[in-house]
Amino acid sequence: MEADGFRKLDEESLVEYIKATPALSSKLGNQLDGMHIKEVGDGNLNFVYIVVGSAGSFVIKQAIPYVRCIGETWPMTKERAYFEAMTLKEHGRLCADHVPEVYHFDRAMSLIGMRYLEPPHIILRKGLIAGVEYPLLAEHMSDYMAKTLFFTSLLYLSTTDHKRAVSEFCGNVELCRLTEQVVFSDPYRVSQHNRWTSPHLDHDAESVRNDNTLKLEVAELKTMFCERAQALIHGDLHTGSVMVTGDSTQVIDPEFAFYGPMGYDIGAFLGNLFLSFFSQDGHADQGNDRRGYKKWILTTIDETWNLFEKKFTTLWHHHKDGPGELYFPDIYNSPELRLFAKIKYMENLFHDSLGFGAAKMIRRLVGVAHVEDFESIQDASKRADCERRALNFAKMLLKERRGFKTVSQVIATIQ
Ligand code: ADP
Ligand code: SR1
Ligand code: MG
Repeated sequence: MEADGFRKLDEESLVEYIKATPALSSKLGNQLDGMHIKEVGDGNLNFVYIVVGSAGSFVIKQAIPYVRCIGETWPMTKERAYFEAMTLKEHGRLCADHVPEVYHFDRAMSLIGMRYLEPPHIILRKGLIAGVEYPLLAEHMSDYMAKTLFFTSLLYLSTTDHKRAVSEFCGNVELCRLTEQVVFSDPYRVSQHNRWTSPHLDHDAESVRNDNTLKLEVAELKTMFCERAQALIHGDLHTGSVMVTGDSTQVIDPEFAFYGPMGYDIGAFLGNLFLSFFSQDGHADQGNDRRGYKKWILTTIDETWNLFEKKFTTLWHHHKDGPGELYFPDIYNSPELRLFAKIKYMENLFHDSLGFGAAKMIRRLVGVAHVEDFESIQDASKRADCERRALNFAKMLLKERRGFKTVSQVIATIQ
Protein backbone atom coordinates (compact mmCIF):
# COMPACT_ATOMS: atom_id res chain seq x y z
CA MET A 1 0.00 0.00 0.00
CA GLU A 2 1.38 3.45 -0.94
CA ALA A 3 1.18 6.48 1.36
CA ASP A 4 -1.79 7.82 -0.63
CA GLY A 5 -3.81 4.63 -0.08
CA PHE A 6 -3.15 3.23 -3.56
CA ARG A 7 -2.33 -0.41 -4.16
CA LYS A 8 -2.13 -1.95 -7.61
CA LEU A 9 -4.40 -4.96 -7.71
CA ASP A 10 -4.03 -8.17 -9.67
CA GLU A 11 -6.36 -11.08 -10.34
CA GLU A 12 -5.62 -12.53 -6.89
CA SER A 13 -5.72 -9.45 -4.65
CA LEU A 14 -8.89 -8.27 -6.40
CA VAL A 15 -10.77 -11.17 -4.77
CA GLU A 16 -10.08 -9.77 -1.30
CA TYR A 17 -10.97 -6.27 -2.45
CA ILE A 18 -14.33 -7.48 -3.76
CA LYS A 19 -15.08 -9.38 -0.56
CA ALA A 20 -14.42 -6.21 1.46
CA THR A 21 -16.57 -4.00 -0.79
CA PRO A 22 -20.35 -4.45 -0.38
CA ALA A 23 -21.17 -2.39 -3.50
CA LEU A 24 -19.30 -5.01 -5.51
CA SER A 25 -20.01 -8.23 -3.62
CA SER A 26 -23.74 -7.48 -3.71
CA LYS A 27 -23.54 -7.37 -7.52
CA LEU A 28 -22.48 -11.02 -7.33
CA GLY A 29 -25.44 -11.77 -5.09
CA ASN A 30 -22.85 -12.18 -2.27
CA GLN A 31 -21.99 -15.55 -3.77
CA LEU A 32 -18.25 -15.08 -3.85
CA ASP A 33 -16.91 -18.59 -4.01
CA GLY A 34 -15.76 -19.57 -7.44
CA MET A 35 -15.93 -16.12 -8.95
CA HIS A 36 -13.94 -15.92 -12.16
CA ILE A 37 -11.58 -12.97 -12.76
CA LYS A 38 -9.68 -12.20 -15.95
CA GLU A 39 -7.57 -9.19 -16.91
CA VAL A 40 -8.53 -8.07 -20.42
CA GLY A 41 -7.07 -4.58 -20.73
CA ASP A 42 -6.19 -4.10 -24.38
CA GLY A 43 -6.32 -0.31 -24.20
CA ASN A 44 -3.30 1.93 -23.90
CA LEU A 45 -3.48 3.08 -20.31
CA ASN A 46 -5.16 0.95 -17.66
CA PHE A 47 -5.91 -2.49 -16.25
CA VAL A 48 -9.38 -3.93 -16.80
CA TYR A 49 -10.71 -7.06 -15.08
CA ILE A 50 -13.87 -8.96 -15.94
CA VAL A 51 -15.44 -10.46 -12.83
CA VAL A 52 -18.11 -13.14 -13.28
CA GLY A 53 -19.85 -15.01 -10.46
CA SER A 54 -22.71 -17.46 -10.42
CA ALA A 55 -25.24 -14.68 -9.73
CA GLY A 56 -23.82 -11.60 -11.43
CA SER A 57 -20.89 -9.83 -13.03
CA PHE A 58 -19.08 -6.51 -13.35
CA VAL A 59 -15.93 -4.94 -14.70
CA ILE A 60 -13.16 -3.41 -12.59
CA LYS A 61 -10.95 -0.78 -14.17
CA GLN A 62 -7.88 0.46 -12.31
CA ALA A 63 -5.60 3.30 -13.36
CA ILE A 64 -1.90 2.96 -12.61
CA PRO A 65 0.54 5.85 -12.28
CA TYR A 66 1.98 5.55 -15.80
CA VAL A 67 0.96 4.98 -19.43
CA ARG A 68 0.59 1.20 -19.72
CA CYS A 69 1.47 0.90 -23.43
CA ILE A 70 4.75 2.81 -22.91
CA GLY A 71 5.72 1.75 -19.38
CA GLU A 72 6.89 3.46 -16.20
CA THR A 73 9.10 5.85 -18.19
CA TRP A 74 5.94 7.82 -19.01
CA PRO A 75 4.33 8.71 -15.66
CA MET A 76 0.66 9.66 -15.73
CA THR A 77 -1.63 10.70 -12.91
CA LYS A 78 -3.97 7.98 -11.68
CA GLU A 79 -6.47 10.72 -10.86
CA ARG A 80 -7.67 10.09 -14.42
CA ALA A 81 -9.92 7.43 -12.87
CA TYR A 82 -11.75 10.15 -10.94
CA PHE A 83 -12.53 12.09 -14.12
CA GLU A 84 -13.53 8.91 -15.90
CA ALA A 85 -15.94 7.95 -13.09
CA MET A 86 -17.40 11.49 -12.94
CA THR A 87 -17.96 11.52 -16.69
CA LEU A 88 -19.44 8.01 -16.85
CA LYS A 89 -21.93 9.16 -14.22
CA GLU A 90 -22.73 12.50 -15.86
CA HIS A 91 -22.92 11.17 -19.42
CA GLY A 92 -24.84 8.16 -18.09
CA ARG A 93 -27.37 10.51 -16.49
CA LEU A 94 -27.80 12.33 -19.80
CA CYS A 95 -27.80 9.26 -22.04
CA ALA A 96 -28.37 6.09 -19.99
CA ASP A 97 -28.97 3.93 -23.06
CA HIS A 98 -25.41 4.27 -24.31
CA VAL A 99 -23.19 4.51 -21.21
CA PRO A 100 -22.43 1.62 -18.78
CA GLU A 101 -23.66 2.11 -15.22
CA VAL A 102 -21.04 2.82 -12.52
CA TYR A 103 -21.50 0.56 -9.47
CA HIS A 104 -18.55 1.68 -7.36
CA PHE A 105 -15.74 4.23 -7.34
CA ASP A 106 -12.70 4.26 -5.02
CA ARG A 107 -10.67 7.41 -5.53
CA ALA A 108 -7.67 6.37 -3.43
CA MET A 109 -7.42 3.12 -5.38
CA SER A 110 -8.18 4.84 -8.73
CA LEU A 111 -10.66 2.05 -9.29
CA ILE A 112 -14.04 1.93 -10.99
CA GLY A 113 -16.59 -0.91 -10.84
CA MET A 114 -19.05 -0.80 -13.69
CA ARG A 115 -21.48 -2.85 -15.75
CA TYR A 116 -19.88 -5.70 -17.66
CA LEU A 117 -20.82 -5.32 -21.31
CA GLU A 118 -21.20 -9.00 -21.95
CA PRO A 119 -20.57 -10.80 -25.23
CA PRO A 120 -21.69 -10.45 -27.95
CA HIS A 121 -20.54 -6.86 -27.13
CA ILE A 122 -17.20 -6.29 -28.79
CA ILE A 123 -15.02 -3.25 -29.34
CA LEU A 124 -16.36 -1.44 -32.42
CA ARG A 125 -12.89 -1.19 -33.97
CA LYS A 126 -12.64 -4.99 -33.96
CA GLY A 127 -16.08 -5.31 -35.54
CA LEU A 128 -15.05 -2.85 -38.26
CA ILE A 129 -11.88 -4.83 -38.96
CA ALA A 130 -13.98 -8.00 -39.23
CA GLY A 131 -16.31 -6.25 -41.68
CA VAL A 132 -19.45 -6.35 -39.52
CA GLU A 133 -22.25 -3.86 -40.26
CA TYR A 134 -24.00 -2.16 -37.34
CA PRO A 135 -27.27 -0.74 -38.69
CA LEU A 136 -28.02 1.26 -35.52
CA LEU A 137 -24.55 2.72 -34.99
CA ALA A 138 -25.25 6.14 -36.51
CA GLU A 139 -28.58 6.41 -34.68
CA HIS A 140 -27.01 5.52 -31.34
CA MET A 141 -23.81 7.54 -31.60
CA SER A 142 -25.67 10.64 -32.83
CA ASP A 143 -27.96 10.23 -29.83
CA TYR A 144 -25.05 9.95 -27.40
CA MET A 145 -23.19 12.92 -28.86
CA ALA A 146 -26.26 15.16 -29.21
CA LYS A 147 -27.36 14.60 -25.59
CA THR A 148 -23.99 14.70 -23.83
CA LEU A 149 -22.76 17.73 -25.79
CA PHE A 150 -25.98 19.76 -25.80
CA PHE A 151 -26.86 19.34 -22.12
CA THR A 152 -23.36 20.26 -20.89
CA SER A 153 -23.07 23.34 -23.11
CA LEU A 154 -24.16 26.93 -22.60
CA LEU A 155 -27.07 26.22 -24.93
CA TYR A 156 -28.59 24.45 -21.93
CA LEU A 157 -26.63 25.49 -18.80
CA SER A 158 -26.41 28.86 -17.08
CA THR A 159 -22.94 30.39 -17.18
CA THR A 160 -22.72 29.87 -13.41
CA ASP A 161 -23.37 26.13 -13.56
CA HIS A 162 -21.21 25.75 -16.65
CA LYS A 163 -18.22 27.57 -15.08
CA ARG A 164 -18.45 25.49 -11.92
CA ALA A 165 -18.28 22.30 -13.99
CA VAL A 166 -15.52 23.69 -16.20
CA SER A 167 -13.38 24.46 -13.16
CA GLU A 168 -13.86 20.92 -11.76
CA PHE A 169 -12.70 19.33 -15.00
CA CYS A 170 -9.71 21.69 -15.33
CA GLY A 171 -8.21 19.22 -12.84
CA ASN A 172 -7.82 16.72 -15.68
CA VAL A 173 -4.93 18.82 -16.96
CA GLU A 174 -2.41 15.97 -17.26
CA LEU A 175 -4.60 13.98 -19.61
CA CYS A 176 -5.27 17.12 -21.65
CA ARG A 177 -1.53 17.73 -21.84
CA LEU A 178 -1.03 14.17 -23.10
CA THR A 179 -3.46 14.88 -25.93
CA GLU A 180 -1.84 18.24 -26.64
CA GLN A 181 1.46 16.45 -27.07
CA VAL A 182 0.48 13.31 -28.99
CA VAL A 183 -2.26 14.79 -31.21
CA PHE A 184 -1.32 18.42 -31.81
CA SER A 185 2.48 18.53 -31.39
CA ASP A 186 4.51 15.34 -31.82
CA PRO A 187 3.27 14.36 -35.32
CA TYR A 188 4.56 17.74 -36.56
CA ARG A 189 8.09 17.46 -35.14
CA VAL A 190 10.75 14.84 -34.60
CA SER A 191 9.81 12.92 -31.46
CA GLN A 192 11.27 9.74 -29.97
CA HIS A 193 7.74 8.36 -29.68
CA ASN A 194 6.63 8.83 -33.30
CA ARG A 195 6.57 5.89 -35.64
CA TRP A 196 5.19 4.94 -39.03
CA THR A 197 5.46 2.15 -41.56
CA SER A 198 9.09 2.57 -42.54
CA PRO A 199 10.75 2.97 -44.96
CA HIS A 200 7.55 3.16 -47.03
CA LEU A 201 6.19 6.27 -45.33
CA ASP A 202 9.47 7.99 -44.41
CA HIS A 203 8.89 10.70 -46.98
CA ASP A 204 5.22 11.08 -46.02
CA ALA A 205 6.05 11.55 -42.33
CA GLU A 206 8.71 14.08 -43.24
CA SER A 207 6.28 15.98 -45.45
CA VAL A 208 3.91 16.32 -42.46
CA ARG A 209 6.76 17.88 -40.48
CA ASN A 210 7.59 20.27 -43.33
CA ASP A 211 4.08 21.36 -44.25
CA ASN A 212 3.72 24.90 -42.93
CA THR A 213 0.10 25.31 -44.04
CA LEU A 214 -0.77 22.14 -42.13
CA LYS A 215 1.10 23.37 -39.04
CA LEU A 216 -0.79 26.68 -39.06
CA GLU A 217 -4.11 24.83 -39.26
CA VAL A 218 -3.12 22.48 -36.45
CA ALA A 219 -2.20 25.49 -34.32
CA GLU A 220 -5.79 26.73 -34.69
CA LEU A 221 -7.15 23.38 -33.58
CA LYS A 222 -4.74 23.18 -30.64
CA THR A 223 -5.79 26.68 -29.60
CA MET A 224 -9.41 25.60 -29.67
CA PHE A 225 -8.65 22.40 -27.77
CA CYS A 226 -6.87 24.33 -25.02
CA GLU A 227 -9.10 27.40 -24.82
CA ARG A 228 -12.65 26.45 -25.77
CA ALA A 229 -14.66 25.06 -22.84
CA GLN A 230 -17.72 24.36 -24.98
CA ALA A 231 -19.12 21.15 -23.42
CA LEU A 232 -18.14 18.14 -21.31
CA ILE A 233 -16.49 16.07 -24.02
CA HIS A 234 -15.50 12.41 -23.79
CA GLY A 235 -12.03 13.36 -24.97
CA ASP A 236 -11.04 10.03 -26.60
CA LEU A 237 -14.07 9.00 -28.65
CA HIS A 238 -12.37 6.67 -31.11
CA THR A 239 -13.81 3.34 -32.25
CA GLY A 240 -11.87 1.57 -29.47
CA SER A 241 -13.98 3.47 -26.93
CA VAL A 242 -17.27 2.07 -28.20
CA MET A 243 -18.61 -1.44 -27.56
CA VAL A 244 -21.34 -2.80 -29.80
CA THR A 245 -23.73 -5.58 -30.65
CA GLY A 246 -26.33 -5.52 -33.42
CA ASP A 247 -28.71 -3.55 -31.23
CA SER A 248 -26.60 -2.02 -28.43
CA THR A 249 -23.98 0.74 -28.54
CA GLN A 250 -22.07 1.60 -25.33
CA VAL A 251 -19.47 4.33 -24.91
CA ILE A 252 -16.68 3.47 -22.46
CA ASP A 253 -13.36 4.99 -21.34
CA PRO A 254 -13.93 8.77 -20.92
CA GLU A 255 -10.78 9.31 -18.84
CA PHE A 256 -9.69 12.22 -21.08
CA ALA A 257 -12.94 14.09 -20.38
CA PHE A 258 -12.93 17.85 -19.80
CA TYR A 259 -14.84 20.90 -20.97
CA GLY A 260 -13.48 21.27 -24.47
CA PRO A 261 -14.61 21.79 -28.06
CA MET A 262 -17.54 19.60 -29.14
CA GLY A 263 -15.92 19.02 -32.52
CA TYR A 264 -13.15 17.06 -30.82
CA ASP A 265 -15.57 14.23 -29.94
CA ILE A 266 -17.48 14.29 -33.22
CA GLY A 267 -14.22 14.46 -35.15
CA ALA A 268 -12.67 11.61 -33.17
CA PHE A 269 -15.56 9.32 -34.03
CA LEU A 270 -15.86 10.31 -37.71
CA GLY A 271 -12.06 10.40 -38.17
CA ASN A 272 -11.76 6.86 -36.84
CA LEU A 273 -14.51 5.70 -39.18
CA PHE A 274 -12.53 7.25 -42.05
CA LEU A 275 -9.43 5.38 -40.80
CA SER A 276 -11.44 2.18 -40.89
CA PHE A 277 -12.59 3.01 -44.41
CA PHE A 278 -9.03 3.49 -45.68
CA SER A 279 -7.84 0.30 -43.97
CA GLN A 280 -10.47 -1.90 -45.64
CA ASP A 281 -8.47 -2.61 -48.83
CA GLY A 282 -5.83 -4.15 -46.58
CA HIS A 283 -8.43 -6.59 -45.23
CA ALA A 284 -9.98 -7.47 -48.58
CA ASP A 285 -9.49 -11.02 -49.80
CA GLN A 286 -10.76 -13.25 -52.55
CA GLY A 287 -13.93 -14.01 -50.65
CA ASN A 288 -14.74 -10.40 -49.83
CA ASP A 289 -13.48 -7.34 -51.67
CA ARG A 290 -14.98 -5.12 -48.93
CA ARG A 291 -16.50 -2.76 -51.51
CA GLY A 292 -19.97 -3.03 -50.01
CA TYR A 293 -18.55 -2.62 -46.55
CA LYS A 294 -16.66 0.53 -47.50
CA LYS A 295 -19.92 1.94 -48.78
CA TRP A 296 -21.61 1.13 -45.48
CA ILE A 297 -18.88 2.97 -43.55
CA LEU A 298 -19.31 6.09 -45.68
CA THR A 299 -23.08 5.94 -45.28
CA THR A 300 -22.60 5.62 -41.52
CA ILE A 301 -20.34 8.69 -41.48
CA ASP A 302 -22.94 10.63 -43.46
CA GLU A 303 -25.82 9.50 -41.24
CA THR A 304 -23.95 10.10 -38.00
CA TRP A 305 -23.32 13.76 -38.75
CA ASN A 306 -26.76 14.40 -40.27
CA LEU A 307 -28.61 12.67 -37.43
CA PHE A 308 -26.43 14.44 -34.89
CA GLU A 309 -27.22 17.81 -36.45
CA LYS A 310 -30.94 17.06 -36.46
CA LYS A 311 -31.04 15.79 -32.87
CA PHE A 312 -28.80 18.53 -31.50
CA THR A 313 -30.82 21.35 -33.10
CA THR A 314 -34.07 19.69 -32.00
CA LEU A 315 -32.83 19.67 -28.39
CA TRP A 316 -31.86 23.31 -28.83
CA HIS A 317 -35.37 24.14 -30.11
CA HIS A 318 -37.10 22.26 -27.28
CA HIS A 319 -35.00 24.02 -24.65
CA LYS A 320 -34.94 27.47 -26.23
CA ASP A 321 -36.70 28.91 -23.17
CA GLY A 322 -34.58 26.89 -20.74
CA PRO A 323 -31.68 27.94 -18.50
CA GLY A 324 -29.11 28.22 -21.35
CA GLU A 325 -27.60 31.69 -21.49
CA LEU A 326 -26.10 31.92 -24.97
CA TYR A 327 -29.18 32.82 -27.00
CA PHE A 328 -31.70 34.66 -24.81
CA PRO A 329 -35.20 34.54 -26.40
CA ASP A 330 -35.69 38.31 -25.95
CA ILE A 331 -32.60 38.98 -28.06
CA TYR A 332 -33.00 36.17 -30.61
CA ASN A 333 -36.63 37.07 -30.89
CA SER A 334 -37.75 35.82 -34.29
CA PRO A 335 -37.79 32.35 -35.87
CA GLU A 336 -35.60 33.69 -38.72
CA LEU A 337 -32.93 35.02 -36.37
CA ARG A 338 -32.94 31.78 -34.37
CA LEU A 339 -32.59 29.80 -37.57
CA PHE A 340 -29.60 31.92 -38.67
CA ALA A 341 -28.00 31.45 -35.25
CA LYS A 342 -28.40 27.68 -35.57
CA ILE A 343 -27.04 27.56 -39.10
CA LYS A 344 -23.96 29.55 -38.07
CA TYR A 345 -23.36 27.47 -34.94
CA MET A 346 -23.73 24.16 -36.77
CA GLU A 347 -21.55 25.27 -39.68
CA ASN A 348 -18.73 26.16 -37.28
CA LEU A 349 -19.21 22.89 -35.43
CA PHE A 350 -19.09 20.95 -38.69
CA HIS A 351 -15.79 22.57 -39.70
CA ASP A 352 -14.34 22.01 -36.20
CA SER A 353 -15.35 18.35 -36.40
CA LEU A 354 -13.69 17.89 -39.80
CA GLY A 355 -10.51 19.57 -38.57
CA PHE A 356 -10.26 17.56 -35.36
CA GLY A 357 -11.19 14.38 -37.24
CA ALA A 358 -8.33 14.96 -39.65
CA ALA A 359 -5.86 15.70 -36.84
CA LYS A 360 -6.93 12.50 -35.08
CA MET A 361 -6.29 10.54 -38.27
CA ILE A 362 -2.82 12.01 -38.76
CA ARG A 363 -1.75 11.20 -35.17
CA ARG A 364 -2.70 7.54 -35.67
CA LEU A 365 -0.56 7.28 -38.82
CA VAL A 366 2.67 9.06 -37.87
CA GLY A 367 2.42 9.55 -34.09
CA VAL A 368 2.92 7.36 -31.03
CA ALA A 369 -0.29 5.34 -30.78
CA HIS A 370 -1.42 3.51 -33.90
CA VAL A 371 -4.68 1.69 -34.54
CA GLU A 372 -5.36 -1.99 -35.07
CA ASP A 373 -7.26 -1.21 -38.30
CA PHE A 374 -3.87 -0.72 -40.01
CA GLU A 375 -1.57 -2.58 -37.59
CA SER A 376 -3.38 -5.83 -38.36
CA ILE A 377 -2.50 -5.60 -42.07
CA GLN A 378 0.49 -7.95 -42.19
CA ASP A 379 1.87 -6.98 -45.61
CA ALA A 380 3.83 -3.77 -44.90
CA SER A 381 3.64 -2.47 -48.43
CA LYS A 382 -0.12 -3.01 -48.61
CA ARG A 383 -0.47 -1.38 -45.19
CA ALA A 384 1.61 1.61 -46.27
CA ASP A 385 -0.57 2.11 -49.37
CA CYS A 386 -3.68 2.23 -47.21
CA GLU A 387 -2.03 4.52 -44.68
CA ARG A 388 -0.78 6.90 -47.36
CA ARG A 389 -4.27 7.29 -48.80
CA ALA A 390 -5.63 7.99 -45.31
CA LEU A 391 -2.86 10.49 -44.61
CA ASN A 392 -3.35 12.39 -47.85
CA PHE A 393 -7.10 12.55 -47.28
CA ALA A 394 -6.58 13.81 -43.70
CA LYS A 395 -4.12 16.50 -44.82
CA MET A 396 -6.57 17.71 -47.46
CA LEU A 397 -9.42 17.72 -44.95
CA LEU A 398 -7.47 19.64 -42.35
CA LYS A 399 -6.47 22.34 -44.80
CA GLU A 400 -9.67 22.63 -46.78
CA ARG A 401 -12.33 21.87 -44.19
CA ARG A 402 -13.93 25.30 -44.35
CA GLY A 403 -14.81 24.75 -48.01
CA PHE A 404 -17.19 21.87 -47.22
CA LYS A 405 -20.86 22.56 -46.65
CA THR A 406 -22.11 19.00 -46.23
CA VAL A 407 -20.69 15.67 -45.19
CA SER A 408 -21.64 14.19 -48.55
CA GLN A 409 -19.30 16.70 -50.22
CA VAL A 410 -16.50 15.37 -48.02
CA ILE A 411 -17.36 11.80 -48.95
CA ALA A 412 -17.51 12.73 -52.63
CA THR A 413 -13.81 13.68 -52.53
CA ILE A 414 -13.02 10.03 -51.76
CA GLN A 415 -15.35 8.45 -54.26
P1 ADP B 1 -7.90 2.02 -21.51
O1 ADP B 1 -8.34 3.17 -20.68
O2 ADP B 1 -6.65 1.39 -21.07
O3 ADP B 1 -7.91 2.38 -22.98
P2 ADP B 1 -10.47 0.75 -21.89
O4 ADP B 1 -11.47 1.44 -21.05
O5 ADP B 1 -10.46 1.10 -23.34
O6 ADP B 1 -9.01 0.89 -21.29
O7 ADP B 1 -10.69 -0.81 -21.71
C1 ADP B 1 -9.79 -1.76 -22.24
C2 ADP B 1 -10.58 -2.97 -22.73
O8 ADP B 1 -11.30 -3.56 -21.64
C3 ADP B 1 -11.62 -2.62 -23.77
O9 ADP B 1 -11.04 -2.64 -25.05
C4 ADP B 1 -12.64 -3.73 -23.58
O10 ADP B 1 -12.24 -4.89 -24.27
C5 ADP B 1 -12.56 -4.02 -22.09
N1 ADP B 1 -13.61 -3.29 -21.33
C6 ADP B 1 -13.52 -2.07 -20.77
N2 ADP B 1 -14.67 -1.73 -20.15
C7 ADP B 1 -15.51 -2.77 -20.32
C8 ADP B 1 -16.86 -3.04 -19.91
N3 ADP B 1 -17.55 -2.17 -19.18
N4 ADP B 1 -17.40 -4.24 -20.26
C9 ADP B 1 -16.70 -5.14 -20.99
N5 ADP B 1 -15.44 -4.94 -21.39
C10 ADP B 1 -14.83 -3.77 -21.07
C1 SR1 C 1 0.58 7.52 -25.38
S1 SR1 C 1 -0.81 7.99 -26.26
C2 SR1 C 1 -2.06 6.87 -25.79
C3 SR1 C 1 -3.36 7.16 -26.42
O1 SR1 C 1 -4.25 6.16 -25.99
C4 SR1 C 1 -5.47 6.74 -25.56
O2 SR1 C 1 -6.55 5.98 -26.04
C5 SR1 C 1 -5.46 8.13 -26.11
O3 SR1 C 1 -5.97 8.21 -27.40
C6 SR1 C 1 -4.02 8.47 -26.05
O4 SR1 C 1 -3.68 9.52 -26.92
MG1 MG D 1 -9.13 3.17 -24.20
